[in-house]
Formats: sequence, C-alpha cells, structure tokens
Amino acid sequence: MPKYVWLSGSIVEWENAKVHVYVHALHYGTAVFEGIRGYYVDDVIKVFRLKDHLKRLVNSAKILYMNIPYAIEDLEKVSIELVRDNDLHENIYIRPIAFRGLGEFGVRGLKSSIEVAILVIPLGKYLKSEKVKCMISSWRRPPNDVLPVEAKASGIYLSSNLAGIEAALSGYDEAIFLDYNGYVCEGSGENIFIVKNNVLITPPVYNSILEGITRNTVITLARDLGYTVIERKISRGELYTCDEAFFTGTAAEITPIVEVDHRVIGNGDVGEVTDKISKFFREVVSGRVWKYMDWITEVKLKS
Ligand code: PY5
Repeated sequence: MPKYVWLSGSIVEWENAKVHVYVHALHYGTAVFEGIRGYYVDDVIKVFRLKDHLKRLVNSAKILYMNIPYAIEDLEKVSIELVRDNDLHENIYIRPIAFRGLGEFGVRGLKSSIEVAILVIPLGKYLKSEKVKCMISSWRRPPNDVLPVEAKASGIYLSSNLAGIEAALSGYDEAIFLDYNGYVCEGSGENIFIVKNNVLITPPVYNSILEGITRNTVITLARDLGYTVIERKISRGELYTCDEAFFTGTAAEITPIVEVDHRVIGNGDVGEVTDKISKFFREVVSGRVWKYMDWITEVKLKS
C-alpha cells in the first residue's frame, strides 16, 4: 500500500486515513471525486491535466452546494507533495475526494463539515482487456433532470456500479449506457467515440454524459491529426455498424471496443484511426510532445 494520504489538511499514514461511519457521505452519497493519472518516466511522475481535474472537482462540488475549503492552487500543491512523498516508481492514479462529514443527520447535510482527502495509488490497466467486448446495459444513464450527471458525484456512481456488475456477470468486459431516449451515452466509467468513414463522432455534453477530460484530449489530438470530430447523438444501430469504436477515460485511457451485443465492430480488432490516436495520446501523456507540455505537471521523485 502507498505510505501517505492527505486528509483534511494534513498528510497522514495510510493506516490512519480514517473517517467516522456517521459521515453524511457514507449514508447519502454526498461526495465528489476525481481520477488523475501520473505516468512514470525516468524517476519522474508526469501528472496529466492536474489543474483541469481539480477544476472539475470544484465544479462538481458547486453543483452539490458544497464549498471546498481549499483553493485549486493549494490542492494542486498538496497533490504534487503527496506524489513526491509516496515515491511510487510506477504509473499512479491520484484520487481527490471531497465529502460531507459529520454534523447533521438529515439528507440535506448543509451543516455537515466538508472534508477533503487525496489518495495516490499505483494503477496499471483499468479495464481487464486491451480491447473490450461490451453490452448495452439494461440500466439507463440518469437524465440531467433526474441527477446532475455533469458532476462527478459518488451517489451517481450507483448506476455505474449496477451496470458494471451486470456486464461482468453476463460475461462482458464493460457496459454501455443509453440515455433516457435510447441514444448511446457512455460506458460505466468512460466516454465513447465511434468512427465512421474516418470521422469521429461522440455524444454531446448535454447528452447525460460526464464531460471527460480524456474525451477533450482525444477531440483535440484527433483534430490536430487532421480528423473531423463531430459531437452529436449516436443511435444504437449506428454503434453496431460503425467502423471503429473506443472508450476514453482517465482510468481506461483509450480502449478499443471490438464487440457490442455480439456484433463485431469493424474487423474485430483495433481500428486504424483508434490506433493512430492512441499512439499520439501515449506520446502526449509521456510528456514527449512539446505542444501539449502545458498538460503535464512533472514531479521529481525522492529516490
Ligand atoms: N464518464 C464516466 C461516468 C466516468 O466515470 C469517467 C471517468 C469518464 C466518463 C471519463 O472522464 P475522464 O476522461 O475525465 O476521466 N471515470 C473515472 C476515471 O478515473 C473513474 C473510473 C473508475 O477514469
């Protein structure tokens, strides 16, 4: 296990990073979180788009009427410190989480404290396979007037939890949500892209998706490579018959989808466009592309 965790203002040992079972978030899901990757390259951890993730954390909190009592710059500084102190010589994942703590019994929790913690863990591949077989989930992604799915909020992940378990028990690698109107939304923890005639298509932000930072990265890199990227709704039939499909996400990175509901996508292997974008993505996150160095925060390890 990693050595240290940052919890409500101080760095504590992993074993001591505890909260009381009475915390509001445990009962009602009132927490917001982030997932940030750090890539290990020659004794340096290259953290990818740290500030953008922390900005989203603060915005998720704002949607839930939560005021995070730290400035983004402070959270940034603390994250860097924690990565350095944990001194993990491998690819890592940073998990900031802000949650309602103690102070109130009722569902509102407005009088509860707001606690913030940051964890750093080692993380290799997230999805089990290099290329995944998916099912359309029987669970729909909640529409924006049921839950504010723009917020990366813990309670909303019940739907991902159910869809993910359903997919695994049914023998698939991952689930794909449809929105309430039957359009393709995203995976249980990933955004989705399809490729048709060399054009990339991804559902728009208002289509009950989480506005992924990897999604934004891929849109930027694909355009840079000369591809057209369109944000529009995707029907289920279109997904079955596209040339290529892939997931994007911090944990999942870029993961090719090779089968959906027993329909083989394209030639059943990693498509050409997916492959080209994945290779460029790999270069960018390793900090080897000058143009995108702004996205990288370098943390020199202690040993
Ligand atoms: N959609 C959902 C529902 C997600 O949970 C995630 C990220 C994404 C899209 C992609 O967002 P981004 O590109 O900004 O990461 N999921 C988290 C992750 O770290 C948690 C997965 C367990 O990838």
